[in-house]
Amino acid sequence: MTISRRSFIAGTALAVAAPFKVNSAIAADENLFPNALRIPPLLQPALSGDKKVFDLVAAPGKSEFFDGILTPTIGFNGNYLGPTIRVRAGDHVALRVKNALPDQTTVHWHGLHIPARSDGGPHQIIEPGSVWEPSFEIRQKASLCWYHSHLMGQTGEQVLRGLAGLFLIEDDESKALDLPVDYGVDDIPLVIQDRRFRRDGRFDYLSSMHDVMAGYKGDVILVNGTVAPHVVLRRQRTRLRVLNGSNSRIYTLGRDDGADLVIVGSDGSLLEQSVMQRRLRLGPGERAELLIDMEIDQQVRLMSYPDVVNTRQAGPGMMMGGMSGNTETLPILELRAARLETIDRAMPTKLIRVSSWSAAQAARTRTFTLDMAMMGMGGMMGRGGMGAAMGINGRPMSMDRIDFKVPLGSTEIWEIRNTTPLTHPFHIHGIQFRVLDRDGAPPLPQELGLKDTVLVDAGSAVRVIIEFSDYADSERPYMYHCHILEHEDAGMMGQFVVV
Ligand SMILES: [Cu+2]
Repeated sequence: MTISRRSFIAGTALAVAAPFKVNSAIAADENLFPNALRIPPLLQPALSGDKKVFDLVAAPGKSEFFDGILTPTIGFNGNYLGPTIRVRAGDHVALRVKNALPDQTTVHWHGLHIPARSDGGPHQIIEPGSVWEPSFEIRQKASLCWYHSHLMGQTGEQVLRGLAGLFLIEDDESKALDLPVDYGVDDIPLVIQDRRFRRDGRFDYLSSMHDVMAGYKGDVILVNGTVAPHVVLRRQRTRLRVLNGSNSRIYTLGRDDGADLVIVGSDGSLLEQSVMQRRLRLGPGERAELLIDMEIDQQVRLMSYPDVVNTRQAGPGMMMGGMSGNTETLPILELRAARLETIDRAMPTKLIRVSSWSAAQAARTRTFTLDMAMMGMGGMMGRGGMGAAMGINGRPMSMDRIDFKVPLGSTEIWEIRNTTPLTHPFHIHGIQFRVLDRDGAPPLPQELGLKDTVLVDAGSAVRVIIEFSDYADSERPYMYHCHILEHEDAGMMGQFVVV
Protein backbone atom coordinates (compact mmCIF):
# COMPACT_ATOMS: atom_id res chain seq x y z
CA MET A 1 0.00 0.00 0.00
CA THR A 2 1.36 3.38 -0.96
CA ILE A 3 -0.07 6.59 0.40
CA SER A 4 1.10 9.86 -1.08
CA ARG A 5 2.30 12.39 1.39
CA ARG A 6 -0.54 14.75 0.55
CA SER A 7 -3.31 12.21 0.91
CA PHE A 8 -1.72 10.91 4.10
CA ILE A 9 -1.63 14.39 5.61
CA ALA A 10 -5.07 15.40 4.40
CA GLY A 11 -6.51 12.14 5.64
CA THR A 12 -4.89 12.77 8.97
CA ALA A 13 -6.43 16.19 9.31
CA LEU A 14 -9.91 15.18 8.31
CA ALA A 15 -10.15 11.84 9.99
CA VAL A 16 -7.41 12.26 12.46
CA ALA A 17 -7.73 8.96 14.22
CA ALA A 18 -7.32 6.67 11.25
CA PRO A 19 -3.66 6.91 10.19
CA PHE A 20 -2.41 6.73 13.74
CA LYS A 21 -4.27 3.62 14.73
CA VAL A 22 -1.28 1.72 13.53
CA ASN A 23 -1.38 -1.78 12.21
CA SER A 24 1.18 -3.90 10.45
CA ALA A 25 0.08 -2.72 7.01
CA ILE A 26 0.84 0.88 7.90
CA ALA A 27 4.06 -0.05 9.65
CA ALA A 28 5.36 -1.32 6.33
CA ASP A 29 4.62 1.96 4.59
CA GLU A 30 7.59 4.16 3.69
CA ASN A 31 5.49 7.28 3.95
CA LEU A 32 4.55 6.92 7.57
CA PHE A 33 7.15 9.50 8.67
CA PRO A 34 7.18 12.11 5.88
CA ASN A 35 8.16 15.19 7.87
CA ALA A 36 11.64 16.31 8.95
CA LEU A 37 11.81 16.55 12.73
CA ARG A 38 11.83 20.12 13.92
CA ILE A 39 14.65 20.85 16.39
CA PRO A 40 13.90 23.66 18.86
CA PRO A 41 16.62 26.32 18.44
CA LEU A 42 19.16 26.87 21.20
CA LEU A 43 18.50 30.20 22.90
CA GLN A 44 21.59 32.40 22.94
CA PRO A 45 22.00 34.29 26.22
CA ALA A 46 23.09 37.88 26.61
CA LEU A 47 25.92 38.32 29.10
CA SER A 48 25.44 40.77 31.95
CA GLY A 49 28.32 40.76 34.42
CA ASP A 50 28.62 37.13 35.52
CA LYS A 51 25.04 36.36 34.47
CA LYS A 52 23.67 34.62 31.43
CA VAL A 53 20.42 36.38 30.54
CA PHE A 54 17.79 34.56 28.52
CA ASP A 55 14.84 36.33 26.91
CA LEU A 56 11.54 34.54 26.43
CA VAL A 57 8.36 36.04 25.00
CA ALA A 58 5.11 34.10 25.32
CA ALA A 59 2.83 35.09 22.44
CA PRO A 60 -0.01 33.72 20.33
CA GLY A 61 0.72 32.32 16.89
CA LYS A 62 -0.46 29.91 14.28
CA SER A 63 1.16 26.58 13.47
CA GLU A 64 0.90 24.50 10.31
CA PHE A 65 0.97 20.95 11.72
CA PHE A 66 -0.83 19.75 8.57
CA ASP A 67 -0.28 21.18 5.09
CA GLY A 68 -2.49 24.20 4.53
CA ILE A 69 -4.23 23.98 7.90
CA LEU A 70 -3.44 26.58 10.54
CA THR A 71 -3.85 25.75 14.21
CA PRO A 72 -4.02 28.62 16.72
CA THR A 73 -1.19 28.00 19.15
CA ILE A 74 0.97 29.82 21.68
CA GLY A 75 4.70 29.59 22.05
CA PHE A 76 7.84 31.17 23.44
CA ASN A 77 9.79 33.18 20.83
CA GLY A 78 7.80 31.37 18.15
CA ASN A 79 4.48 29.83 17.28
CA TYR A 80 4.61 26.62 19.27
CA LEU A 81 6.79 25.40 22.16
CA GLY A 82 9.93 27.38 22.98
CA PRO A 83 13.67 27.45 22.35
CA THR A 84 16.01 25.19 24.31
CA ILE A 85 17.85 26.91 27.13
CA ARG A 86 21.26 25.36 27.79
CA VAL A 87 23.35 26.19 30.86
CA ARG A 88 26.19 24.72 32.88
CA ALA A 89 26.32 23.80 36.55
CA GLY A 90 27.61 26.85 38.43
CA ASP A 91 26.14 29.34 35.97
CA HIS A 92 24.31 32.39 37.24
CA VAL A 93 21.17 32.59 35.17
CA ALA A 94 18.61 35.34 34.74
CA LEU A 95 15.49 35.15 32.65
CA ARG A 96 13.30 37.87 31.26
CA VAL A 97 9.92 36.33 30.52
CA LYS A 98 7.56 38.68 28.73
CA ASN A 99 3.87 37.83 28.60
CA ALA A 100 2.52 38.99 25.22
CA LEU A 101 -0.61 36.88 25.65
CA PRO A 102 -4.05 38.34 26.38
CA ASP A 103 -4.18 36.09 29.47
CA GLN A 104 -2.16 35.60 32.63
CA THR A 105 0.50 32.93 32.60
CA THR A 106 3.40 31.59 34.66
CA VAL A 107 6.58 29.74 33.70
CA HIS A 108 7.71 26.91 35.96
CA TRP A 109 11.27 25.55 35.67
CA HIS A 110 10.48 21.85 36.01
CA GLY A 111 13.31 19.94 37.68
CA LEU A 112 15.34 22.95 38.75
CA HIS A 113 16.63 23.22 42.31
CA ILE A 114 16.03 26.94 42.81
CA PRO A 115 14.39 29.30 45.33
CA ALA A 116 10.59 29.18 45.53
CA ARG A 117 10.32 32.82 44.45
CA SER A 118 11.89 31.86 41.10
CA ASP A 119 10.08 28.54 40.71
CA GLY A 120 7.33 29.87 38.46
CA GLY A 121 4.46 28.05 40.12
CA PRO A 122 0.90 29.40 40.38
CA HIS A 123 1.96 32.27 42.66
CA GLN A 124 4.43 33.85 40.21
CA ILE A 125 1.77 35.19 37.87
CA ILE A 126 2.92 37.18 34.85
CA GLU A 127 0.19 39.65 33.89
CA PRO A 128 -0.44 40.37 30.21
CA GLY A 129 2.14 42.88 28.96
CA SER A 130 4.46 42.48 31.92
CA VAL A 131 7.88 40.90 32.34
CA TRP A 132 8.95 38.42 35.04
CA GLU A 133 12.66 38.33 35.87
CA PRO A 134 13.69 35.38 38.01
CA SER A 135 17.36 34.66 38.58
CA PHE A 136 19.20 31.79 40.21
CA GLU A 137 22.37 29.75 40.28
CA ILE A 138 22.51 26.29 38.70
CA ARG A 139 23.34 23.95 41.58
CA GLN A 140 22.60 20.52 40.22
CA LYS A 141 23.77 17.76 37.96
CA ALA A 142 23.70 17.58 34.19
CA SER A 143 20.16 16.73 33.12
CA LEU A 144 17.28 17.41 30.81
CA CYS A 145 14.82 19.69 32.56
CA TRP A 146 12.05 21.76 31.03
CA TYR A 147 9.84 24.79 31.46
CA HIS A 148 6.10 25.17 31.09
CA SER A 149 3.06 27.16 32.10
CA HIS A 150 1.79 26.46 35.61
CA LEU A 151 -1.20 28.80 35.81
CA MET A 152 -3.68 27.74 38.47
CA GLY A 153 -6.54 25.82 36.85
CA GLN A 154 -5.27 26.43 33.31
CA THR A 155 -1.97 24.59 33.11
CA GLY A 156 -3.45 21.85 30.94
CA GLU A 157 -4.83 24.25 28.36
CA GLN A 158 -1.76 26.52 28.19
CA VAL A 159 0.69 23.63 27.89
CA LEU A 160 -1.53 21.97 25.31
CA ARG A 161 -1.55 25.12 23.19
CA GLY A 162 2.26 25.24 23.27
CA LEU A 163 3.73 26.81 26.42
CA ALA A 164 6.63 24.45 27.04
CA GLY A 165 10.33 24.20 26.22
CA LEU A 166 13.51 22.39 27.22
CA PHE A 167 16.13 23.41 29.80
CA LEU A 168 19.41 21.51 29.41
CA ILE A 169 22.02 21.45 32.14
CA GLU A 170 25.61 20.35 31.43
CA ASP A 171 28.45 19.76 33.84
CA ASP A 172 32.08 18.58 33.84
CA GLU A 173 31.19 15.13 35.09
CA SER A 174 28.88 14.41 32.16
CA LYS A 175 31.23 16.05 29.66
CA ALA A 176 33.98 13.65 30.75
CA LEU A 177 31.84 10.68 29.71
CA ASP A 178 32.20 11.40 26.02
CA LEU A 179 28.45 11.22 25.39
CA PRO A 180 27.14 12.94 22.27
CA VAL A 181 26.62 16.67 22.91
CA ASP A 182 26.35 18.21 19.45
CA TYR A 183 22.87 19.67 19.80
CA GLY A 184 20.54 18.80 16.96
CA VAL A 185 23.20 16.62 15.29
CA ASP A 186 23.96 13.73 17.61
CA ASP A 187 22.22 15.11 20.70
CA ILE A 188 18.58 15.18 19.68
CA PRO A 189 15.81 16.53 21.91
CA LEU A 190 12.40 14.87 21.62
CA VAL A 191 9.35 16.53 23.17
CA ILE A 192 6.61 13.92 22.77
CA GLN A 193 3.02 15.12 22.95
CA ASP A 194 -0.39 13.92 21.83
CA ARG A 195 -3.16 16.13 20.50
CA ARG A 196 -6.64 15.98 19.05
CA PHE A 197 -7.58 18.33 16.23
CA ARG A 198 -10.95 19.68 15.15
CA ARG A 199 -11.86 19.87 11.50
CA ASP A 200 -11.02 23.60 11.38
CA GLY A 201 -7.51 22.84 12.64
CA ARG A 202 -8.03 23.97 16.21
CA PHE A 203 -6.88 21.81 19.07
CA ASP A 204 -9.75 19.93 20.62
CA TYR A 205 -9.42 20.21 24.38
CA LEU A 206 -11.54 19.03 27.29
CA SER A 207 -14.58 18.00 25.33
CA SER A 208 -15.77 15.56 27.93
CA MET A 209 -15.82 14.58 31.54
CA HIS A 210 -13.73 11.60 30.48
CA ASP A 211 -10.88 13.96 29.53
CA VAL A 212 -10.82 15.34 33.05
CA MET A 213 -11.10 12.03 34.86
CA ALA A 214 -8.78 9.91 32.73
CA GLY A 215 -6.62 12.80 31.50
CA TYR A 216 -6.61 14.31 28.01
CA LYS A 217 -5.50 11.91 25.27
CA GLY A 218 -4.87 12.85 21.67
CA ASP A 219 -4.78 10.66 18.59
CA VAL A 220 -2.02 12.58 16.80
CA ILE A 221 1.53 12.37 18.10
CA LEU A 222 3.67 15.52 17.86
CA VAL A 223 7.42 15.41 18.41
CA ASN A 224 8.87 18.90 18.87
CA GLY A 225 5.63 20.04 17.22
CA THR A 226 6.21 17.84 14.15
CA VAL A 227 3.58 15.36 12.96
CA ALA A 228 4.90 11.99 11.73
CA PRO A 229 8.59 12.97 11.95
CA HIS A 230 11.83 11.44 10.83
CA VAL A 231 15.37 12.53 11.63
CA VAL A 232 18.42 11.89 9.47
CA LEU A 233 21.44 10.97 11.57
CA ARG A 234 25.02 11.75 10.62
CA ARG A 235 26.91 10.11 13.46
CA GLN A 236 26.93 6.48 14.42
CA ARG A 237 26.04 7.17 18.05
CA THR A 238 23.13 9.42 18.91
CA ARG A 239 21.80 10.59 22.23
CA LEU A 240 18.04 11.03 22.39
CA ARG A 241 16.84 13.33 25.14
CA VAL A 242 13.22 12.45 25.61
CA LEU A 243 10.62 14.49 27.46
CA ASN A 244 7.10 13.22 27.84
CA GLY A 245 5.47 16.64 27.45
CA SER A 246 1.97 15.22 27.10
CA ASN A 247 -0.88 16.27 29.34
CA SER A 248 -1.66 12.75 30.51
CA ARG A 249 -0.52 10.02 28.15
CA ILE A 250 2.03 7.48 29.39
CA TYR A 251 4.27 6.07 26.65
CA THR A 252 5.88 2.65 26.59
CA LEU A 253 8.79 3.32 24.27
CA GLY A 254 10.60 0.69 22.28
CA ARG A 255 12.39 0.07 18.99
CA ASP A 256 10.51 -1.56 16.15
CA ASP A 257 13.46 -3.86 15.41
CA GLY A 258 13.21 -5.46 18.84
CA ALA A 259 16.65 -4.30 19.96
CA ASP A 260 17.05 -3.01 23.49
CA LEU A 261 16.93 0.66 24.39
CA VAL A 262 20.12 1.87 26.07
CA ILE A 263 18.97 4.15 28.89
CA VAL A 264 21.58 6.49 30.39
CA GLY A 265 19.59 9.26 32.06
CA SER A 266 16.45 9.99 34.04
CA ASP A 267 14.83 13.26 35.15
CA GLY A 268 17.48 15.05 37.16
CA SER A 269 20.71 13.25 36.35
CA LEU A 270 22.37 10.56 34.35
CA LEU A 271 22.05 7.05 35.78
CA GLU A 272 24.87 5.42 37.71
CA GLN A 273 25.12 2.85 34.96
CA SER A 274 23.44 2.35 31.63
CA VAL A 275 20.41 0.09 31.52
CA MET A 276 19.38 -2.12 28.60
CA GLN A 277 15.66 -2.66 28.30
CA ARG A 278 13.28 -3.60 25.54
CA ARG A 279 10.65 -1.13 26.78
CA LEU A 280 10.71 2.10 28.74
CA ARG A 281 7.61 3.52 30.37
CA LEU A 282 7.64 7.30 30.53
CA GLY A 283 4.94 9.27 32.31
CA PRO A 284 3.96 12.92 31.80
CA GLY A 285 6.74 15.21 33.02
CA GLU A 286 9.32 12.40 33.12
CA ARG A 287 12.50 12.45 31.02
CA ALA A 288 14.84 9.78 29.76
CA GLU A 289 18.14 9.89 27.92
CA LEU A 290 18.80 7.12 25.43
CA LEU A 291 21.80 6.13 23.33
CA ILE A 292 21.40 4.52 19.97
CA ASP A 293 24.09 3.20 17.65
CA MET A 294 23.07 2.99 14.00
CA GLU A 295 24.57 1.28 11.00
CA ILE A 296 24.84 2.77 7.54
CA ASP A 297 21.49 2.76 5.75
CA GLN A 298 19.71 1.46 8.84
CA GLN A 299 16.26 2.72 9.79
CA VAL A 300 14.87 2.35 13.27
CA ARG A 301 11.46 3.43 14.43
CA LEU A 302 10.84 4.58 17.94
CA MET A 303 7.35 3.47 18.86
CA SER A 304 5.02 3.45 21.82
CA TYR A 305 3.63 -0.01 22.50
CA PRO A 306 0.70 -1.35 24.49
CA ASP A 307 1.55 -1.71 28.13
CA VAL A 308 0.32 -5.12 29.16
CA VAL A 309 1.15 -4.90 32.84
CA ASN A 310 -0.50 -1.61 33.46
CA THR A 311 -3.58 -2.40 31.42
CA ARG A 312 -4.04 -5.58 33.41
CA GLN A 313 -3.67 -3.66 36.65
CA ALA A 314 -6.50 -1.32 35.70
CA GLY A 315 -8.58 -4.44 35.22
CA PRO A 316 -11.84 -5.12 33.46
CA GLY A 317 -15.00 -3.92 35.09
CA MET A 318 -13.40 -1.07 36.99
CA MET A 319 -14.76 2.36 36.29
CA MET A 320 -11.52 3.46 34.69
CA GLY A 321 -10.56 0.05 33.39
CA GLY A 322 -8.36 0.26 30.33
CA MET A 323 -7.94 4.01 30.50
CA SER A 324 -4.84 3.90 32.59
CA GLY A 325 -2.48 1.84 30.50
CA ASN A 326 -1.44 2.10 26.90
CA THR A 327 -3.67 0.04 24.71
CA GLU A 328 -2.42 1.37 21.38
CA THR A 329 0.67 1.15 19.21
CA LEU A 330 1.75 4.65 18.24
CA PRO A 331 4.57 5.65 15.90
CA ILE A 332 6.82 8.29 17.48
CA LEU A 333 9.83 8.89 15.23
CA GLU A 334 11.83 7.27 12.47
CA LEU A 335 15.62 7.42 12.78
CA ARG A 336 17.31 7.29 9.40
CA ALA A 337 21.01 6.69 8.99
CA ALA A 338 22.43 7.44 5.60
CA ARG A 339 26.17 8.19 5.49
CA LEU A 340 27.50 7.94 9.01
CA GLU A 341 30.64 9.04 10.73
CA THR A 342 31.52 5.87 12.52
CA ILE A 343 33.18 5.52 15.90
CA ASP A 344 34.96 2.66 17.52
CA ARG A 345 33.81 2.85 21.10
CA ALA A 346 31.77 0.47 23.20
CA MET A 347 28.58 1.77 24.74
CA PRO A 348 29.41 3.28 28.12
CA THR A 349 28.28 1.19 31.08
CA LYS A 350 29.50 2.96 34.21
CA LEU A 351 28.34 6.56 34.17
CA ILE A 352 28.32 8.81 37.25
CA ARG A 353 27.90 8.74 41.01
CA VAL A 354 24.47 9.84 42.16
CA SER A 355 23.93 10.88 45.75
CA SER A 356 21.52 8.76 47.70
CA TRP A 357 20.06 8.65 51.16
CA SER A 358 19.11 5.68 53.31
CA ALA A 359 15.72 5.43 54.99
CA ALA A 360 17.51 5.64 58.35
CA GLN A 361 18.64 9.18 57.50
CA ALA A 362 15.08 10.43 57.16
CA ALA A 363 13.73 12.62 59.94
CA ARG A 364 10.12 11.68 59.12
CA THR A 365 7.78 10.07 56.65
CA ARG A 366 4.90 12.01 55.13
CA THR A 367 2.10 10.23 53.34
CA PHE A 368 0.21 11.53 50.34
CA THR A 369 -3.00 9.79 49.31
CA LEU A 370 -4.26 10.73 45.88
CA ASP A 371 -8.00 11.34 45.66
CA MET A 372 -10.41 11.19 42.75
CA ALA A 373 -14.14 11.50 43.24
CA MET A 374 -17.02 11.88 40.83
CA MET A 375 -19.36 14.75 41.56
CA GLY A 376 -22.50 16.08 39.94
CA MET A 377 -22.28 18.66 37.18
CA GLY A 378 -21.27 22.07 38.44
CA GLY A 379 -18.91 20.41 40.88
CA MET A 380 -16.10 22.24 42.47
CA MET A 381 -13.21 22.16 40.07
CA GLY A 382 -12.23 22.24 36.45
CA ARG A 383 -13.14 24.58 33.66
CA GLY A 384 -16.55 24.49 32.09
CA GLY A 385 -18.19 23.10 35.18
CA MET A 386 -16.70 19.64 34.81
CA GLY A 387 -17.61 17.82 37.97
CA ALA A 388 -14.34 16.23 38.93
CA ALA A 389 -13.15 16.76 42.49
CA MET A 390 -9.58 15.75 43.00
CA GLY A 391 -7.18 16.30 45.79
CA ILE A 392 -4.43 14.92 47.96
CA ASN A 393 -5.03 13.69 51.52
CA GLY A 394 -8.71 14.54 51.28
CA ARG A 395 -8.50 18.12 50.13
CA PRO A 396 -8.17 19.91 46.82
CA MET A 397 -5.42 22.45 46.18
CA SER A 398 -5.96 25.89 47.71
CA MET A 399 -3.68 28.82 46.87
CA ASP A 400 -4.35 30.16 50.40
CA ARG A 401 -3.32 27.06 52.32
CA ILE A 402 0.22 25.88 53.01
CA ASP A 403 -0.19 22.17 53.59
CA PHE A 404 2.98 21.69 55.65
CA LYS A 405 6.43 23.05 56.44
CA VAL A 406 9.68 21.21 55.82
CA PRO A 407 12.72 22.15 57.94
CA LEU A 408 15.66 23.31 55.82
CA GLY A 409 18.41 20.71 55.75
CA SER A 410 16.17 17.80 56.65
CA THR A 411 15.85 14.53 54.79
CA GLU A 412 12.35 13.13 54.46
CA ILE A 413 10.57 10.13 53.04
CA TRP A 414 7.43 10.93 51.10
CA GLU A 415 5.13 7.97 50.57
CA ILE A 416 2.68 8.42 47.71
CA ARG A 417 -0.32 6.11 47.96
CA ASN A 418 -2.56 5.53 45.00
CA THR A 419 -5.93 4.05 45.87
CA THR A 420 -7.49 5.25 42.61
CA PRO A 421 -7.93 3.04 39.52
CA LEU A 422 -5.47 5.12 37.46
CA THR A 423 -1.71 5.58 37.33
CA HIS A 424 -0.62 9.07 38.43
CA PRO A 425 2.76 10.79 37.82
CA PHE A 426 3.67 12.56 41.07
CA HIS A 427 5.93 15.63 40.76
CA ILE A 428 7.66 17.68 43.47
CA HIS A 429 8.97 21.19 42.83
CA GLY A 430 12.35 22.57 43.82
CA ILE A 431 14.19 19.32 44.56
CA GLN A 432 15.48 16.08 43.05
CA PHE A 433 14.69 12.86 44.90
CA ARG A 434 15.68 9.21 44.81
CA VAL A 435 13.04 6.51 44.51
CA LEU A 436 13.37 4.44 47.70
CA ASP A 437 10.99 1.60 46.90
CA ARG A 438 7.82 0.53 45.08
CA ASP A 439 5.47 -1.47 47.31
CA GLY A 440 8.56 -2.41 49.28
CA ALA A 441 10.48 -3.63 46.23
CA PRO A 442 13.60 -1.89 44.91
CA PRO A 443 13.13 0.90 42.34
CA LEU A 444 13.25 0.08 38.63
CA PRO A 445 16.75 0.13 37.07
CA GLN A 446 15.89 3.21 34.99
CA GLU A 447 14.96 5.02 38.21
CA LEU A 448 18.47 4.77 39.68
CA GLY A 449 19.23 8.42 39.13
CA LEU A 450 17.85 11.67 40.46
CA LYS A 451 14.18 12.20 39.74
CA ASP A 452 11.47 14.78 40.27
CA THR A 453 8.49 12.91 38.82
CA VAL A 454 7.51 9.32 39.52
CA LEU A 455 4.74 7.05 38.25
CA VAL A 456 2.56 5.58 40.97
CA ASP A 457 0.40 2.76 39.64
CA ALA A 458 -3.16 2.01 40.67
CA GLY A 459 -3.30 0.31 44.02
CA SER A 460 0.38 0.85 44.78
CA ALA A 461 2.59 2.98 46.98
CA VAL A 462 5.94 4.53 46.09
CA ARG A 463 8.36 5.95 48.61
CA VAL A 464 10.83 8.64 47.61
CA ILE A 465 13.58 10.18 49.73
CA ILE A 466 14.46 13.86 49.54
CA GLU A 467 17.02 16.19 51.06
CA PHE A 468 15.73 19.76 51.35
CA SER A 469 18.82 21.88 51.03
CA ASP A 470 19.77 25.46 50.17
CA TYR A 471 16.59 27.47 49.93
CA ALA A 472 14.32 28.49 52.80
CA ASP A 473 11.35 30.81 52.35
CA SER A 474 8.53 30.79 54.88
CA GLU A 475 6.15 32.69 52.61
CA ARG A 476 6.55 31.32 49.13
CA PRO A 477 5.59 27.69 48.62
CA TYR A 478 6.66 24.93 46.30
CA MET A 479 4.04 22.67 44.73
CA TYR A 480 3.64 18.90 44.71
CA HIS A 481 1.05 17.50 42.35
CA CYS A 482 -0.11 14.95 39.86
CA HIS A 483 1.43 15.72 36.46
CA ILE A 484 -1.68 14.62 34.62
CA LEU A 485 -2.43 18.26 33.93
CA GLU A 486 -6.20 17.78 34.03
CA HIS A 487 -5.85 16.29 37.51
CA GLU A 488 -3.58 19.09 38.64
CA ASP A 489 -6.07 21.66 37.31
CA ALA A 490 -8.89 19.81 39.10
CA GLY A 491 -7.11 20.10 42.45
CA MET A 492 -4.69 17.17 42.79
CA MET A 493 -1.98 19.48 44.08
CA GLY A 494 -0.67 20.86 47.36
CA GLN A 495 1.86 23.38 48.69
CA PHE A 496 4.77 23.22 51.11
CA VAL A 497 7.32 25.71 52.34
CA VAL A 498 10.92 25.05 53.34
CA VAL A 499 11.78 26.92 56.55
CU1 LIG B 1 -3.45 12.20 38.50
